[in-house]
Amino acid sequence: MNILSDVKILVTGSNGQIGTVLIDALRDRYGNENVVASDILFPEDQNGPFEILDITDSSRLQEVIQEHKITEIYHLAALLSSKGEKNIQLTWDINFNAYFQILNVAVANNIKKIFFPSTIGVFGHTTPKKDTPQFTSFIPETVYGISKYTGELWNNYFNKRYGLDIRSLRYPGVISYQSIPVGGTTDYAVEIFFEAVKHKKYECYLKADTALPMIYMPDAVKATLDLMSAPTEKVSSQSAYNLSGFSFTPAQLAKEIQKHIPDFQIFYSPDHRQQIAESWSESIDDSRARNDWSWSPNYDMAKMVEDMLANIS
Ligand code: AKB
Repeated sequence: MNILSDVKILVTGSNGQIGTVLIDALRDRYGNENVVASDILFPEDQNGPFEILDITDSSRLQEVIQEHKITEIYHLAALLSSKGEKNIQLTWDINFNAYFQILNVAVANNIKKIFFPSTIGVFGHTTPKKDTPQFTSFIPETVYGISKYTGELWNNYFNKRYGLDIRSLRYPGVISYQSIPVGGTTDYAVEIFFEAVKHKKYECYLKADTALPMIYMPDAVKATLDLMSAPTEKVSSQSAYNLSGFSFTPAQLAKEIQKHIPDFQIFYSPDHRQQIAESWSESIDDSRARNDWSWSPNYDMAKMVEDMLANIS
């Protein structure tokens, strides 16, 4: 596809759960040649430019930005909540130190806009659990949450000090069929579908009544593209926006799957991820995103389950 565009995008961590889908959406919008994917390994297939990029290597980052005349960065590379606890130094280096370098390289190279994925992991036990507001108490319990909340604070700083246009969403658990996420606490909400279709049973690592906010991938991509293309005057938060599609517990999700696969069974065997999940919100108030740039999800839980099963089957 050959679309005339002034925008040249670099996506870091493009092989991950969100990257694999977002890359296609960005290429549809801006043209294949205008979206440079990057990660530490070559992906199986790719219909546009791809660069090997370890985001802790800032000189390589600078090289890629200059070579492709990059104007916007979508910085998706990160270690998630559960995996992050296994190596806190590496998680801090990837999730925060590398991001800080990106911000500095962005200023030095006149980058116009940055997308930074934040997370519900920035919330902690002191945060109100239900309808968590945009501005609230932030004492995250994981290195993932600490690194992402620090990123949010720096977003605000770089915007005020250097005028860098940074846009960010606090993603809830993202559900998709294109790939299985690795290292998160909300991963069960994807794994369950593959196990339901293949084996008609699933052993869940969270307790039956653990409610968490979630979103279906098409809505997560829509929110990302809408926020990134919103006129500046509509963006009142340069640190991060609350975002949500719906909330459910493992038991509620299993019940919805049973409407399609009646003999599906779920078992519960909570592990260390239970503690992480309990420190997060059960539901999110995303009214600021709704008011500022007209955010509204297309999928509720029932519609998401139907679509997931249709695609996986
Ligand atoms: C995780 O579970 O770590 C992520 C997240 C909610 O940010 N999916």
